[in-house]
Formats: sequence, C-alpha cells, structure tokens
Amino acid sequence: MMKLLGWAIALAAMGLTPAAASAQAPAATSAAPTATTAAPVEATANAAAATPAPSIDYAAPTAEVGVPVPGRKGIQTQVTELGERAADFHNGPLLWMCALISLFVLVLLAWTMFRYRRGANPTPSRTSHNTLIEVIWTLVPVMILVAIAVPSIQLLRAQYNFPAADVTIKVIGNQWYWTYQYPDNGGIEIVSNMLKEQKDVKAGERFRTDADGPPLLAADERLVIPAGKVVKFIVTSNDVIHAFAVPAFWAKIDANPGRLNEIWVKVDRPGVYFGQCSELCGARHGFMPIAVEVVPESTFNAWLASKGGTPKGATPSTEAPAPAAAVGTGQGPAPVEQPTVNQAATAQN
Ligand SMILES: [Cu+2]
Repeated sequence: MMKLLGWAIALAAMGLTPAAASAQAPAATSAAPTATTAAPVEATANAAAATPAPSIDYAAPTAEVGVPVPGRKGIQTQVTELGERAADFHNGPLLWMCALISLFVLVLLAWTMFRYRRGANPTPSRTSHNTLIEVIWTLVPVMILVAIAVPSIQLLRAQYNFPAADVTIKVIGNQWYWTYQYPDNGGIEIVSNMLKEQKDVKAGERFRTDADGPPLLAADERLVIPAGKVVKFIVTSNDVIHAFAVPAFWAKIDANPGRLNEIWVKVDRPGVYFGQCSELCGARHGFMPIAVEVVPESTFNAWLASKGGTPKGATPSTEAPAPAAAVGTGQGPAPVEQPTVNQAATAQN
C-alpha cells in the first residue's frame, strides 16, 4: 500500500514539474528581447572599430602549448601551478582509480555470468544477507570517496584562496565578443573580436594569419598579462551568461550579468594561450575566442602605455606618450626577437 502511495506521489510530481516550468518560462523570455535589442548596435559599432593592427608585436603561438592539438587526448599542458596540480591529480590517482574500479566490476560481472549461469549452477543459492560482505561493500566505496575528496577539497581551497593581486582585470562577456578592462592601469578597455578568415573579409580588412593563432581562436586584440604575476580576473557579462575559460590555465568561470565572479592565475611561462566562451550564449557563441598573451613585465608595461594605460600606482599623464612610440617600432625594452622568428617560421607552414 505504501509503495503504491509512493508511486502515486512520484507520478504526480512528474506531471506537475513541466507545468511549473512552463509557467515560469514566459517571464524569462520576455526579459530576453530587451537585452538582445541593445546588443546588435553595439556589436556592429565594435566590428567597425576593432580593425587596427596590434600595438606590440604579438608573439606567434606555439604548436603544442596553449592551443588544442588535433588528435591529442587528455588535458592541455598546464602552465599554472594549480593547473599542474589538478592535472597531475586527474592523470595520476583519479585515472588509475577509475580504471581499476571499472576492471574490477567487469571481472566480477564476467565471473558471475560464467560461473553462476543456469547450466553450471542449476540450484541457485537463496542467501539474502551477509553482514561481512555488506560492511565491506559499504566501507570500501566510502574510503575511495574520501581518498578522492581530500585532495579535491585541498585543490578547491587553493583555487579560492586569492593571493594579493598584482594585476586586476575585469573580463566582460558580450554577445559575441569580450571586453577587458584594466581598472588599476589607467582604466583602459580592450575590445577583443575574433579574427575572420581571409575569404570572409572585404578587401583591405584585417584577417587571420597563422601568426595570430588557429581559426576560430585568433583574436584581433589579445588579453595581455604579465608573466610571474598574480592576475585576478573579475568576470561578468553585459547581456547573457557567457563563460571565461582558458584550458591551459585550469581556468573556467561563468560570466553572469549582474554578478561578479572571480578567478586568479599566475603564469610563469610567456606565450599565447587560447580559450573560448564556454557557455552557450547565442547564435555566435562559437565565435568569441579568448586569446591571452603572457609577456615579461617590461613588455606588459610597454603594451599598457601603447593603449594609453599606466603601470599600477603610476600617475596617468607622465609616461604614456613616449613608450608608445618606442613600442610601435619594436625598438623598446621588450624582448621581441623570439616572436619575429616564430612568425617567420609559422608563415611558411
Ligand atoms: Cu559567450
């Protein structure tokens, strides 16, 4: 009787849920148009404005690190300490545990099917309880879960334990591009759009080359951050939910309108690292890549100056114009030799 009652309640709940959901739906959809009407105007204004060439010589991406590699399996090579820790944990203990448990269950299943099939075991055992076995099959999974939980929670704690930030960047998702604001560096704002392929642009417009990065990942303006410094990203959105994700940094966090999410990275290895919006955000969701360039601090300061920004704590008016000219010619203090070599090499491919 109780069972029947339980089923009745479950069925009623299943019947009720869709109705409740559809009752809520109109409110959500009626709110959407206001957000989308504003977006196209901004987007088109942006596409027109965002064509000038980069102000520093961007480095050419490597073929291995920071980019997806065709045919590669597993996690991208990690370039942050936390990322390395997390990847090691995943590739080591977690993967081994998964493999051993799967193998154990498979062997157990095969053995049961073979040994206790009707032909070999015509009168089956009527055993229904065995205290020892029940204790074992409860305790062993608990111990496995604890063994996974302890390092996982330590890792989470490290991720949410923010060190003092050397650079703070506000990352804003828009349909369908990113803006990066540097509030402590003169309040400059970078608008980053995907670079289109040559066949998709009008004559004279900028298009993607191999030095910019792979198709669908290259951006006209990169998110430039200094190497070896703690960079805090404050992530939000102007319209719908996007997600800021750079696989090589072990960084992924939602960009929600009206909410500030935080994440931090410290990358010691200069280079170019690509990511993508990772929350389905509309028709052009697949076309809002994230291109991060990690540069030595001197190059970072030169880049800031070229954008009208200043190093943290400096007064805006003093330094801005002079370094900008130096960087434009590539003669500044920035170590740009390597990019030039790389660019030539990739151009031949
Ligand atoms: Cu998006």
